[in-house]
Order: sequence, then C-alpha cells, then structure tokens
Amino acid sequence: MAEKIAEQYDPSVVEPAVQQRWERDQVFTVNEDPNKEKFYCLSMFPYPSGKLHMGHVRNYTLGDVVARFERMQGKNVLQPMGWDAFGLPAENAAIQNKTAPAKWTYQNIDYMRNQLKSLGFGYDWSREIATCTPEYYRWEQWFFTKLFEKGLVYKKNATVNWDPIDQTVLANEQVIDGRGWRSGALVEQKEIPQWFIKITDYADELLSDLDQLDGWPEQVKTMQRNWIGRSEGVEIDFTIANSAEHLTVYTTRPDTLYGVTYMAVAAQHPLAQQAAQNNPELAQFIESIKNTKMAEADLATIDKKGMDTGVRAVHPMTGEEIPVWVANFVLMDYGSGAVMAVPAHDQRDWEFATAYNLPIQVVIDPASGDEDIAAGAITTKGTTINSGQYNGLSSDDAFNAIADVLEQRGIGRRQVNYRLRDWGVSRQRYWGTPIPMLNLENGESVPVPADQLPVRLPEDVVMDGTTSPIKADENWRKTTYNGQPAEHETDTFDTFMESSWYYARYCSANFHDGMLNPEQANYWLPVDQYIGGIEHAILHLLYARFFHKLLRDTGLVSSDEPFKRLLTQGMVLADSYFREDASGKITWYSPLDVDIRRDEKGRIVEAILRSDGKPVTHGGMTKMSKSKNNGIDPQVMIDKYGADTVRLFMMFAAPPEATLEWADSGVEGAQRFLRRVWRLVGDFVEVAEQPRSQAWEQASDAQQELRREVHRTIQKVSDDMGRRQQFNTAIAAVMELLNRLQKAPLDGELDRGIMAEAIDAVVRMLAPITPHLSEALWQALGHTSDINFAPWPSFDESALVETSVLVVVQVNGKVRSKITVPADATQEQVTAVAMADDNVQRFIDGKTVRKQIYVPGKLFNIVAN
Ligand code: ANZ
Repeated sequence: MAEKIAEQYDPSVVEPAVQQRWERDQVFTVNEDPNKEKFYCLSMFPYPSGKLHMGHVRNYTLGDVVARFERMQGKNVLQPMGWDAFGLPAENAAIQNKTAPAKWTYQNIDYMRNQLKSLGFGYDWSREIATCTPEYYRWEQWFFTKLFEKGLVYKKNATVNWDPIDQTVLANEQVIDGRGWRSGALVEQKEIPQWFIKITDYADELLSDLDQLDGWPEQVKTMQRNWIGRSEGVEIDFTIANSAEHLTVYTTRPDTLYGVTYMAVAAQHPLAQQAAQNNPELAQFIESIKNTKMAEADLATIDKKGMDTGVRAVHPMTGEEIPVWVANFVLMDYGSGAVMAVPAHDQRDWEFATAYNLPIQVVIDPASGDEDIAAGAITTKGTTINSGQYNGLSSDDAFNAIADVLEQRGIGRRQVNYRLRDWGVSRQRYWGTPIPMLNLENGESVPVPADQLPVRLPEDVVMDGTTSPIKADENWRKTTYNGQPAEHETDTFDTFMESSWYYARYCSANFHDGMLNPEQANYWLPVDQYIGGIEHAILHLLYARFFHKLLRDTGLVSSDEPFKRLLTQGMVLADSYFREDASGKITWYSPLDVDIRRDEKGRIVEAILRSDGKPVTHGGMTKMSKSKNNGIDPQVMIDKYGADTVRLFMMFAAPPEATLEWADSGVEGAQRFLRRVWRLVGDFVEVAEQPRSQAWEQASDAQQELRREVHRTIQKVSDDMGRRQQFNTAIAAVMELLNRLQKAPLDGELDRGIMAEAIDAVVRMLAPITPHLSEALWQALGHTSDINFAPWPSFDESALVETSVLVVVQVNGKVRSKITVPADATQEQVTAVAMADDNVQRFIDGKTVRKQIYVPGKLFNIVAN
C-alpha cells in the first residue's frame, strides 16, 4: 500500500533512518553462496589520515554504485572496506601531538568509519581490516618466512637514497630534484643491509599476463610494461689494452657495433675505481658524480658529465683502441654498469660525445632517410654502412649476424634484461610490520619460528622524533634462538607489503587458522571490479599482482591475477584563490571564503575575500590540495546537502576517468533534481489508489511515445551503468526522462499505468547512486521488499518498436513538409500522404512531377518542373 510522503525532501531525516535499517538488517553482510553468481567489488582502501577527502568520496561512490548495480543484477556482491594503517604520517603526527602512532591511527579510523557510513556506502563491515593489527600483519610475517624458505627472500647491502630528516630510505620516485619528496631534505647515498623479495623471478610472467587483463585501461598496462622494461640484447666482453681484463657491456643494438667510438662506465664501476687509485683528479670527479643517484627517467635529461679514465678498450671487430670514460649517465645497477657508446645512434651518447668532442661515426642508414646527424642521434633502425663485412644488412639481420659471431668467439652472449629490480622491503621506520627475522651472533639471519609469530610491534610508545622506538628498546630487540642469544630485526616492512594482499584477506577476514581460507578466497577471487587512483598504476598494482602469484604458488589461491577489471578515476579539482604580498609570498584562500562574480559565459570576473571585502586572484581549477587550500571538506557538504546529493553530483559531473571540477552550482543542481524526483513520486502517491491499466495495446500515440521513452531510457541506462561505466550519461538520461514525466497527465487509467511503470524504473535506476532517497520512495510506493535486492528494471522490447515515423518531404531538394506515417507503411501509402499535403501541393502546383524517391522511414523526395 502506497503511503503519503513528506512534502519536502529532507535528507537529514531520510538518510539516518535508512542507514539504521541497513545496519539493523545487516544488508551488506555476505557469505559464499555457490548457487549465486558472485561479484567482488573493491575500492582501494584509504590511509587513515584523519578525515575523508573528496578523492575518497569519488572513489568510494564509484565503487558503491558498481556494487549496488551488480547486486540488483541478482549477484552475490562482496564490497569490503578497511584501513591501510601503517605509514610515516602517523609517526609525524605522533611527534607533533605527543601521542602514540597507534592511538592517533585508531582514532582516525573511528572517525572515518563514521564518515563512510554517513555516505551510505554498502560495505560488509564484518570484514573490516586494519593492517596495523597483529591479526593482520601476523600472516604477512608468516608469508615472508615462507618466501624465505623458498629462496625468494635475501639480504644484501644496497645503496639507498637516504633522507636525513625523515631518517628513512626513499624509493627513486620519491626523490625529486635530489630532495626527499616529503621533507625536502637533500638526499644522501648510504649503504645498509636490506631485505629483498625476488620480484625479478616473476618479471616474465608479470609481463606476459598483462595480455589477459582485457578489463584494464591500456594506459595502465603500458605503464606496467615500461616499468618491467624487458629488452633483448647482447652482452659483449671488450678486452682491455695491455691487460688480461675485460670490460663487459650490455647493448640492445649490436648492429651498431662498428659505430662505437668510446666506452662509458658508471662511477661505481670497479674499472673506474681502479683507474682512480693513482689519479686523484679522476677520484675527485667520481666522488662528485656519485652522490647524484637518480631515477632512470632522469638519465635522458641530465647534463652529461664525464672524464677519461686513461684506460683503453679494444674493438672486437676492428682491433682499434677506444677510450674508456666515466660518465654520469651510466647506472651501476643496470646491465653491467658499462656501455659501448654509439653517439651516432644513441641520443645520450650523442650528447656526451658532442660535449667532449668525441668522434661520431654513422653506421646505420635510416629507413626514413630524413634525419640529420648534426641535430642529434639517428635512433631509427635501418641498413648497416661503414660496418666492414656486415654492410648492407637490415638492423635485425646485423643484430643476429654479429651476435652469432660474438657467441662463436666466446666473447658475447644473447641476453634478456629487465629494468625491474628486486623489491627492497626494509624500512627504518617504527610504524610498520616488524620484519620477522632474527640476527644471530655469527652474522646469520633466520626467520622467526612460526609458533613465535606474530612479532608484535609495541603500540604504547613515545616518539622522540629521531630513533625508532623499537631500535631504541634493547628489551624488545634481545631474544634467543635455540638457546643462543639473538636480536630481532628492527626494520619494518615497506607499507606496500600490506596493501599487496589485503584484497585477498577480505575473503576470509575472520579466519584465524591461516593467512587465507582457500575455499573462501577461491569463491570470491579474483576481484571483479577494482577502483582507485591512477597514481597506483605502477607500484601498488604490480606488487599486488606479484603477491597474487606468490599466493598461488603457495597453494592459497588458484587464479593467476587478482583484479579482473580496473577503473582508475580522475582527480577532483576546485577553483583556487591567492594573494601575493610585496615580498612575493603567496597566501591561498579557501574557495568557501571567497565570493565570486561570473560573466555570462561562466568565467570568473571578480573574486572577493569575504572577511575583508578585498579582491583575491583566481588561480584556476587545480587539484584539491592542502598546499592550495582549495580542498572542499566532504563533511561540510554532507551536512549541508546530504549524502545522496553529494553522490549524485560526483557521478554526474564527469565520466569516471576524467577530472571532476567541483562546482557549488552543480551540487545545488543535483539537489534540485532530487527534490523534483521526490515531488513526482509524492504526486503520484496521491493518485495511487485510483485504478490504472496496463492494456498497452489501447494506448494512444502520445501514450505509446511516452512509454517508449521510458523503456528507451532503461535500455540506455542499463548499458551505461554496466558495460560502459559512464554513469554521467546514465544520470543525464534519467534527468531527461524526468522532464517528460513531470509534464505527463495522470487522468486516465493508462496514464497512471504508464506513470507507475516509469516511476518504478526511475526509483530503481537511481538506487545505486542515491540509495537513501530511492529506498524511502520505494517504501512510499508500497513495497515491503528491500530495494537493495530489487531486480534491475528490464526494458520491454515491444515498447521500443516505433509505431509511427516522421518522414521529411522535400520538393526539388528543399524541405517543404514533415508527415507522420505508420512505421510499416508501404511506398504507395507514403506517396499518397505526401502528395496530399497542402504545403507540398503549393510547391508542385502547375509543375509536372518527374520523380519520387522514398528513403524508408526518413525522407520523401519529389522532383518537379
Ligand atoms: C649501444 C647502443 C647503440 C645502445 C644504440 C642503444 C642504442 P634498454 O632497452 O633499456 O635495455 N645501457 C646499457 N647499460 C646501461 C647502464 N648501466 N646505464 C645506462 N645505459 C645503459 O637499454 C639498453 C641500452 O641502454 C644499451 O644499448 C646501452 O646502450 C644502454 F644505437 O648500447 B646501447
């Protein structure tokens, strides 16, 4: 029985009531059900930084819409949520606020959990995970010891980027212009023992399995391919003049061997070190370039610097002597740390040769022919020239011919190289998973025995700002192993470790007898839809793919890949405003504190700071960020408009992958739309008691047209929400339909029948996006069932059939009339109607009709003179 609803839509009443009911009925708690098709929908879990930002809201709204849509397709949907709870910010906050990182983290989690609930996200909270709890990280520790036993883990000394302020190792991509990305400190190079996991053992599979991932954006797969960086080349040993030693290089272009005019080695290369021993100038130079460790991407752009070592290598084909230089563009940890330089065909070599006046010898005639060696290296392949007996070969044939000869002579080997390095997982910070290893007095390291796991991280600690509390605590460190004194490893894991397997743990979050329960894991995995930021395109996704293969090879899961379909959402932008004072100092103001005036095209022409009434400068639409003070706090928006409005705006304002521009006007528009839906349903409920009919065959043309519009919309929205994942166009279609429905009559039985069908569809189609409003209206319409499990509306094919069509009539190429005819009208029938049309008559009056051409359903053309 339909019930009268409140006249005004008031989300502050509707939303908490609906949320309470979901909680009471445990609507989103799921179990494995072999009789139902499963759907695992996962959004990247947040770092509990304190409160949600708009990027989270967008990410989680997208996930929730997909999950709810799939549930309405009848699937058993798992949508979990948790916390990526270890990490450096907790330590910094702890120092600042004089609390322990654990306390700060758990408080943030409590606050943010409530925020997520107030947004109406349908999570199975019984599976909530916080990675900083021993219940979680104990299995990560266990797994690491298993990997150690399998020989997939090793310890070695490694030069690391050392941030002297944060006292931590930085990854290459965390070093920006030689400084730490967070602290801004000048990064130093330091050698310390580190634990590594052999991801390179899986490089080939990580690369080839990308081909299985049809549901991933091409762009992300390309980034992963480039990161893995497989290349095929040849290792060549050059003899050193007047010495028994060799200099081994790795090259992908042996076809250019005759173009080698110098050799270049890394500063750390033994040959450079040796040459420096009695050459102080060289030693000094080497020191000066050593401290500029850089990411590989920087090699192309840095200023090329080098120095001749005085050592000479011998060309394996011509016997000529070639100088060996130390160069800053050669990396020690790639290939052999040495290159044969071919300045004519490699841009870095060319720049170096140009800077130091070294010869440039062209040995490839490019296929395209329009390249100029004076302007830069000719890097395209082509035909060999100036290459002795190998002249006239294609680059590929020369590659093989030269590789064959070098192999026969025993001074060359074909080799596949990867840019991917083993994963260094040691961090010197406190707030992370303790690495479960013991260091013995004899220097050996052994895994902590399984019955002693977890190695607990003490939570009740005081941070002094420099030393990790577990490094400072001798009692924590000291232990025994088989009766012998031993020390716990005091480094913690890279936090990417926790985020590499959380998706799997959700499947058996409450299983305490192992890392995963394979039965549960294999029911839910792989994740059907993963959603998150593009900033995780490389590392997180690669590490998670790697972990999945490790889990598989440990017998815990049976699939090869963790994430079937991936959606990477765009950033959320907002207007930014600033003032610059006389000293050039810039102050940013929140858009919420600025009044603006726009011109008729919507451009901002005036911006005034409300507090002092004086102008501020518009800094453009930029990513919402603390640094520009243009973040809009989701909580403020939820309090003001309600969750459904915020959700609707987020989904409507842009397609998921595109950037989203925050606009107050857009949010208000979203709210107005929901008020209109509310009113439409309210008006209908008023007449719901009156009789209605579903005798569609008796419908008038106008009624049929309206009904066709309803079903066309269902068809489009279903495709947009499912296959296309273009939620913005889905919403636009519902909005258009609503415009039609608002004008539709409710007088006749068929009118009410059509309206009932239409409203039912609208409420259901909006349910994934605005679940609170939809549920309230659903109940108002008299349903006792739960809209969360209501089937998605299906469209009636027969309603889509056009019964009549509009045909344009032209006389001598000019449009003279438009006529309505039955869709299945014959040419004779159309001709009769067209020729009888008054306007057509006027234009053929007194002329002879020479020709009549009919394009069925579209155009009727008359030629007359
Ligand atoms: C000669 C040559 C001629 C090269 C030519 C390229 C073009 P990928 O594809 O990334 O594997 N290289 C080798 N080891 C290096 C190191 N440690 N640091 C910097 N550069 C290094 O690249 C392999 C190519 O990168 C190799 O092929 C080598 O330069 C350079 F027309 O050798 B080539």
